[in-house]
Formats: sequence, C-alpha cells, structure tokens
Amino acid sequence: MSAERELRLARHTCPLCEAACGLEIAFDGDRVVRIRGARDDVHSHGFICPKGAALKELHHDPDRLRRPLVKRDGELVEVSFDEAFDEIERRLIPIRDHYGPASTGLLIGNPTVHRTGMVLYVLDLAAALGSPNVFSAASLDQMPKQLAVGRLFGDVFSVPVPDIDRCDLLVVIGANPHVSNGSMWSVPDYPGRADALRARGGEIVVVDPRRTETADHADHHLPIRPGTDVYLLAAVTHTLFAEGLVSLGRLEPYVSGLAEVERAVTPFTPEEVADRCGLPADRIRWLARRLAAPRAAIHGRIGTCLQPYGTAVSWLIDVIHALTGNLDEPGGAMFGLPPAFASNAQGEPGRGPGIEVGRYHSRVSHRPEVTGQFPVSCLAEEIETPGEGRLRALVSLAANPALSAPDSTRTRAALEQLDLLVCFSAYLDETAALADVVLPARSPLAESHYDVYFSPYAAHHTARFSPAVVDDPECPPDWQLMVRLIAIAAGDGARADVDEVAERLLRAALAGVPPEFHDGIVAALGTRRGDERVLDLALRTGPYGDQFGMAPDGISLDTLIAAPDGIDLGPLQPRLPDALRTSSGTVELAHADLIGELARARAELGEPTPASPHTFTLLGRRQLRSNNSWMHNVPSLVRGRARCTLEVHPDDAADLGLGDGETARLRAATGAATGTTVEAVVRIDDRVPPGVVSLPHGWGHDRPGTRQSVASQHPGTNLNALTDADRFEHLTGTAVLTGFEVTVEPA
Ligand SMILES: Nc1nc2c(c(=O)[nH]1)N[C@H]1C(S)=C(S)[C@@H](COP(=O)(O)OP(=O)(O)OC[C@H]3O[C@@H](n4cnc5c(=O)[nH]c(N)nc54)[C@H](O)[C@@H]3O)O[C@H]1N2
Ligand SMILES: Nc1nc2c(c(=O)[nH]1)N[C@H]1C(S)=C(S)[C@@H](COP(=O)(O)OP(=O)(O)OC[C@H]3O[C@@H](n4cnc5c(=O)[nH]c(N)nc54)[C@H](O)[C@@H]3O)O[C@H]1N2
Ligand code: SF4
Ligand SMILES: [Mo]
Repeated sequence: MSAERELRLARHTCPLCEAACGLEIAFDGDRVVRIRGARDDVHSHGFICPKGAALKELHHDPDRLRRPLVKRDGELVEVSFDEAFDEIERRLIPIRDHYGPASTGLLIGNPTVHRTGMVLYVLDLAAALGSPNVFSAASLDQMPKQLAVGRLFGDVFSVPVPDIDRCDLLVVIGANPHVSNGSMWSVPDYPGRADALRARGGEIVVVDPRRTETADHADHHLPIRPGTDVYLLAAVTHTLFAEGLVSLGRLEPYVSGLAEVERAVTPFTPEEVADRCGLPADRIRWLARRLAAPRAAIHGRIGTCLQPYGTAVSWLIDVIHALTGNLDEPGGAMFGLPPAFASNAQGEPGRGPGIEVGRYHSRVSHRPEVTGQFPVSCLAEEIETPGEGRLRALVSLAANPALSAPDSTRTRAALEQLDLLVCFSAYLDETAALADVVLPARSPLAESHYDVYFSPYAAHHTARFSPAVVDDPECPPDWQLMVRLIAIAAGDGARADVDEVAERLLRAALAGVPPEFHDGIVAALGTRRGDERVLDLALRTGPYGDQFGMAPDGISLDTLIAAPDGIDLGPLQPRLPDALRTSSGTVELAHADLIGELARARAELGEPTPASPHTFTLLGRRQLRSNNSWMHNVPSLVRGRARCTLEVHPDDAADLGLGDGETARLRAATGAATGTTVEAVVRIDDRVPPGVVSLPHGWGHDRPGTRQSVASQHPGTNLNALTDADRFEHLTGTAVLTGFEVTVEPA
C-alpha cells in the first residue's frame, strides 16, 4: 500500500494498434513499473491488451535504438544526429541532382500512422522529395477499401464503420477483431462490446475460412473457401434484389447506379456460387435476409482486402449497407466525425470532385497510382530495373519490408542494391540492418499522442490528447526528425532551423484561408512547436473546435490537455448526404471499374478452381501477443509456447505424417516465389479446415546484422518468403498475401 502511494501515475495513449487504448502508467522514479488500462478513459474504459502493458518493456529495452547509425566500411557505427543528417544530405542530394527526383522514394510503414509527429509531416516529406515513388503499408493492407469508398462516397478516407454499440447483427468477414481490436475501425475492447451486443439479443456472424477467436464468440460461423467472398457477396446482393429486400430508406434521393448493380449481380444466384464458396445456397439466402433487417452492419478487413478481388469485396460490403437501408443509420454502418482532420467534413458539404486514380503510372510495370502512391508490390522492380528513373535512394519510415512485403528474399536483395537506404526505426530490424543511415525513434512514452489517422473510424466519438510522459533529452521528437528530412529534401539543408521550416509548412497549410488572417492564426497558436501546433490548429478549426474564440465552448489542444481521460463527443450520427464528396452528390454505387470486376469474377466462375489436391491454401493470422513484424523483442510477449506456428487440420496432419510440435517444410507452389521453402513448427488444430494451413506474418528474426537479442531467440518463420510480388489485386496493386498455394511435407 505505502509503496503504491509513492508511484507517479501518468496517462498516455497506446500507439500500437488502431484501438488507441488509454493507459495509466505507474513510475517509480524514472522506471515504469506497471501499465494498466485507464479506467475512466472515455474511449477505451479501462481496456488494455498484453501489448499495451508491454510498452513498459519496450520503453526500457536496451536493444531499442537510441542513437543514429551510419554505415562506415560496411559497419553501422553510432554518430550524432547532426552527423547522420549531414550524411543523408551529402548522399541524397547528389543522387537526386544527377538522376532526377524519381530516383528517390519514400516508404511509409504502419507505425507511421500511429505516431502523431510522423503522420502530420509525412505528406510534406513526400512533397519535398518530389518523387512519384511513394509506397506505403496501405498497399499491403487497406488500399482496396480506400478505393472502394472513394468510388462510392468520393473520398478515400470515408470508411463507414459498424455502430457496434447499437447494432443487432454484426457480420465479420475476413477480420478477427477479437484479436486485432478492429482495423479501419477503432473499437477498443471489441470482446466486451461483442458480448454486450449478444447480451442484448443481437447476433454475430463470422465469415472466415478459419474458425477464429472472433468466431468462438459469435453465433454463426460460415467457413467460406478462401478468396471466394466476391461470389458470396454478389449472391447476397443478388438475393436482396430477387427477394424484393432492397430498401434505400432515407438515402433514396442520394443513391445512384442501382439498376447497373442489379444487372451486374443477376448471374450470381446462390446456387451458382455455392460450390465455389463452399457454402450451401440456402445459407447465402439466410445471410441476405438477415442483413436486410434494420441495425445490421458488416465489417470486412484484411481477409477481404489482401485477396484477388479486394476492391470488389470491399465495395459490395457497402453496396449491401446501402441497399438494406443500413448505411449511415444508427446500428448500421456509419461515418465518424472526428475532432480533427476529417477529409469528408472539409469544403462544400455533399459534393466534391470525387476521386481519380491512374493520374500517373509506375515506370516498370505501368501500374496506376492510387491515392498518390504506387503499391509496395512494385517496390523491388523499381529498384532492380535499370534505366532512367530507377529508384536509387529510399527513405523508409517505420517500415520493415524485409519481413512485411511480398517475396522478401527478392525485396531484401533489391534493398541491398540501393545507393542509399535511410531507415527511421525503433529497432535495428531486418530492414534497418541493410541501411546506410538509421535514425532512432523515441520511446512512445516520450512522444505526445493524438490519434490522427484512426479517430475517423472510432466506434464512438471522443477527443483525447496525451502529452509525453517522460523526456528523452538524447533523442529529438519525431516531428523534428521529420522536419529535418523535409529540410534536406526541400533544399534548406541538414542544419536548417526546425521551427522555421515547421512554421513555413504550417503557413503553407493555411493556403485556403485569406492571407490577412495568417499572422493572427499563427500567433494564436502560441509557443507550442511542431506537430502540436498543427494539431491545435486542426482541433480549433475542426467540427467541435473553438474557432479561435468564435465558438467559446469548442475544443482546443488546451481543453484536451485539461481532460486526460478524453472528452466524450457522443455516439456516431448520420452524416449523409453532407459527407459525400462525389461529383453527383450521390452514393455512386456502380463505378464501371467495379462492375467490370464482377464481369471478371463471373468469367472465372466458369473456370476450374485453382486448388489442386496436392497443395494447401495458406492463410495469414494475427495474434494477440504480436504486432506485425515487431514487438517480438519484448520478453513478456514471446515467453512460453512458440507463437509462430503452422496450424494444420488433424486429418491433414495424419495424412502428412506430421505430429504436433514437429517441423514442416512449406514450398510456394505458384508464382514467382515457386519452389521457395521455409520451415515452420506445426500446431495441429481444427480451427483450420482440411486443405488450409495458417501461419502468422512478421516473423523470421534470424537475419544477420539486426540488434533484437530477444526476438532472435524466437525467430519464427517469415511467411513473406513464400508470397509473390507478381500476385496483386487488379485495381489497386495491393499484394495478395492470403490464400495462396503451398505444398506441405515433414521437414
Ligand atoms: N503475409 C502478410 N504480410 C503482411 C500482412 C499480412 O497480413 N500477411 N499484413 C500487412 C499489414 S496490414 C501491414 S500494416 C504491414 C505492416 O508492416 P510494416 O509497415 O513493415 O510495419 P510494422 O511491421 O508494424 O513495423 C515496422 C517497423 O517499424 C518500427 N517502429 C516501431 N515503432 C516505431 C516508431 O515509433 N517510430 C519509428 N520510426 N519506427 C517504429 C519497428 O522497428 C518495426 O520494425 O504488414 C503487411 N504484411
Ligand atoms: N494483436 C494484433 N493486433 C493487430 C495487429 C497485429 O499484428 N496483432 N495488426 C494490426 C494491423 S496492421 C491490421 S491491418 C489489423 C488487421 O485486423 P484484422 O483484419 O481483424 O486481422 P487478421 O487477423 O489479419 O484477420 C484477417 C482474417 O481474414 C481471414 N481470411 C483470410 N483469407 C480470407 C478470405 O479469403 N476470406 C475471408 N472471408 N477471410 C479470410 C483470416 O483467417 C483472418 O481471420 O490488425 C491490427 N491489430
Ligand atoms: S488493443 Fe491495441 S491500443 Fe489497446 S492496448 Fe492493445 S495494442 Fe494497445
Ligand atoms: Mo495493417
């Protein structure tokens, strides 16, 4: 008791995943002794997962990078920050001067969007580099969803999310929120909220080839065959029309393209697709009828995006929401209105230019840009292929493509060919080990946090800001490192004053505001620096903002600092038609590209299924104690039973002669990676159906040159050694990272 009283308690936000849980951190002096969920947090109400608690170990991990590294004579050696930035300038600028801006590139990894100081400057960095070669984890993740909603609603960030606290039916398709806590859906304590949904009489249906942890806590599990969701959802849509279940409700005047959709789904009768999906036709009709009731919502994620029809599947999910009157209705799928950075709350309400893709194309395989990026699946070829515009210098922000990107053997070889690789990273990970310059990231506890990117997808409106809880005098904050990179790329030089460059960027962002107000706005932001100024500006001019005094009850960064548990801004509210940004001012259901995908799927339905009896379909999976390709250096998360295991159905294990805990050899059976083998420890488990095996991604910590002493004792298997950069989703180039063919044999 008395010892408890000595502890200093601080509040922070977990930056590890999209749930963005509120944390209560207990310090004894400057040591973190305990991290718990912050009980009164308005967003997460005390919820925390093992990864959040493990921030304690992350913070104190001696392996975590603390000083910059520069490669000298083949060895990475510690240098000062000034030396590191000088080195970047000395090497980057001549490459760009000599070969042009396209010879430089930017790779944006997942943690970037969880770090306020990074995400608020990342577009400025891309602009300063001036290169079309911008890649991000989005094309290993949600790009199909972004394109789908861009077509439907005119804005690539307008993803509607299930109103879980008020719905009566939740259909989870290709997602495992019980483990992931939601994705493009910030839903801390999914398990508790799912239980509450069922306790009030609602039901959960899981559509997943694997009987997931989410399915364990659901009412129905539909074990669909991998990669066939487009057929299932087309048949559901077909059934809605065929059975007269289409009812647009309040949105009737704001929906276009209905007849085209009806025509396009005509061939997809439940009987026609049942075999392909591995689901009985009457089960498909049942699902359609259930979805046609009020307060029903669908959540589709990684399993629906990282497959060959990712955009079409994502599109059909929201088409079904619209057709059943469940779009933008309480208990259905709703658009959040976050306190800041809401792209669909800016400009004229209800209308906009819509989206454009393919404004330019990649050099080697002529892939269209989507949201100003090329897909990671063409990163390696842009480095490997000689000729004008070859990618020679890459800045990698919190990305570990050596494990996260498809065909990692090829990706690693390509990264080694670069003239300059700069990595901004938390660890000397498998990618940073290949770098010429490595910049260290501060501990998340030394960074302030506001959830810029995922607050639009929160299941309930809140506003919360967490100041840094410790100082790190040795390592500058993220925003300063970002601004120094921008200064180099923009020609201000490595030693430019970060505040001056930041102020210039801030003023440039005021372009839409009459110039006579600029000085007053900048002055009103006071003495804050960097990302906190950008954030304060966005909050104050946002939908709940104080409008610099014109709305005195509104919020600002000061109000949020005074409310460490956050401010509750109420449940999600209907936002259509105002949130639309399509040129027609309607929900445009029937973009030609998407209708075209249905025609393509229809043609493939006649072809024999690709699976052969000798191969297995490999799925990925996420795990509670793992976070993509990192957090494996934290002892509490890797302790105990091996995590990176290959799940094999008992019947298959018997056929193959594989016992639990034995090692299997997997061999890629299709595409450019064909023949590549990896070994994985087997776990016999009937969660996977016969013919399907499952292996988590982000492992394979046995590469030379890394500094992750714990992770390297639990290396696991690199799933992406088997995936193939040449297999990608048709419209976005998103890598197909789930549902590909492998052979399995005892090692
Ligand atoms: N086969 C397969 N591959 C996949 C997936 C899959 O399901 N299957 N999922 C894909 C998805 S959805 C994603 S999002 C990607 C994720 O893959 P990446 O974009 O590579 O991101 P992470 O693996 O989360 O983290 C990359 C690195 O960021 C560094 N890092 C962590 N915190 C910080 C920080 O605060 N600052 C900085 N500067 N660096 C930090 C860590 O050192 C880590 O090594 O993987 C994709 N790859
Ligand atoms: N604990 C933990 N949480 C995380 C992460 C983590 O690494 N660990 N990563 C974060 C990131 S970056 C992301 S993007 C999210 C992802 O969040 P989720 O998408 O919820 O997580 P996954 O576990 O990848 O779930 C994908 C599901 O799709 C299924 N699936 C595979 N192929 C198919 C198919 O063809 N059809 C159907 N219907 N299903 C299929 C898989 O079996 C799996 O259950 O999680 C985030 N949260
Ligand atoms: S669910 Fe996500 S945000 Fe919450 S504690 Fe776990 S890792 Fe952190
Ligand atoms: Mo992701």
